[in-house]
Amino acid sequence: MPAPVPAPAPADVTVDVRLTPTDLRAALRRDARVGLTATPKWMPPVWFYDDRGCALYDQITRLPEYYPFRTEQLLLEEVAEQVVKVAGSEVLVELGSGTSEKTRLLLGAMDRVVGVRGYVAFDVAEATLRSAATAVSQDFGIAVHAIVGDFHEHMAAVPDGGRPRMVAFLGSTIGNLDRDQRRGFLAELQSLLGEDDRFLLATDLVKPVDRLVAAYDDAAGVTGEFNRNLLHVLNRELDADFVPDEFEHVARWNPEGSCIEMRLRSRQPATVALPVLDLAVEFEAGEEMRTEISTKFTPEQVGRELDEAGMAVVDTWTDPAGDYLLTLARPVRGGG
Ligand code: SAH
Ligand code: AVI
Repeated sequence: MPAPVPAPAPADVTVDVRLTPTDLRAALRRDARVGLTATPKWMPPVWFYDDRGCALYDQITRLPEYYPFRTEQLLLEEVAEQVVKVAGSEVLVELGSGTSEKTRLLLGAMDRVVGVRGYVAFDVAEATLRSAATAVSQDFGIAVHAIVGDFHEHMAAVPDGGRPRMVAFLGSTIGNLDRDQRRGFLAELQSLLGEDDRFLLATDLVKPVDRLVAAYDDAAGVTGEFNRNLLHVLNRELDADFVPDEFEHVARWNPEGSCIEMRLRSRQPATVALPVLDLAVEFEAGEEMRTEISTKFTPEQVGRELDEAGMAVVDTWTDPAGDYLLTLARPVRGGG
């Protein structure tokens, strides 16, 4: 997302910008034209994450209802050393790294067990990425390579450091990809892994619907603000005239897709102008636009999707309640 002029990176931080603010604006125009003229309307979740969206996600992670972040953090506190021992990696690569908060548990464990040689952080949110990279470099005394990019398009920018790498995809962010996107993402990732590289995948597991819905429709309304942030981004970047408060936050379980769907429902009939696209978009009263899916997995499904992509499960770890799963996988040559 467009960021204020960034402060120069410290010596041990390199920043590789594969997605400039101009590229991002072009991609947003493309997505808005496709998604807002489709029936039903939809937008990809990547557009939540401008600076305000990142800050709202950070607030979500502290909400009592939002168990995934806390559960993953507690699980990593428990098993990070085991994960690192089994993986034997010296470099950590993280996709969708955000503030790199839980990453610190993996880096600390690597430091103790094998010695950490470097950290590659990859995210679309430039300002958040830059400040996380600087903080990690200073706190761990390691070189950090930050890549501003879209993991659907720029994964090949991840450097091959010549040492065994562990590519981590935390937060159950893979759940925000639909089945086809997951297929493409996992296949591309597999093709980038060397024989000694490992993939650490975090996934949220299926559980009773009331808990799932509460996690995405919190009492304080933070998730609603996060959802409506998309409209603020469209207003700012495309000069659109959405009235965000006229759109109600909806979080609903979709049993066929095994996912929570977040939607924005127009309270009234509305015509929204997007002059940059020379487009006017009509909403009927009660019309919903899908803004995110958050897939909930079974361990078998995770294993199947990895297998289809040419990866074999090396080990798995779950929390005592069985809410969350960490899977370590290795590439199987000739697979995928
Ligand atoms: N890994 C962190 C953050 C998860 S929030 C955690 O576990 O808490 C999802 C992160 O993925 C955000 O930082 C967002 O900016 C990033 N993200 C979302 N879509 C992306 C994309 N297409 N390419 C790169 N980063 C993306
Ligand atoms: C980043 N991602 C895994 C979060 C999730 O749970 O799907 C984003 C989020 N959406 C609403 N609350 C949190």
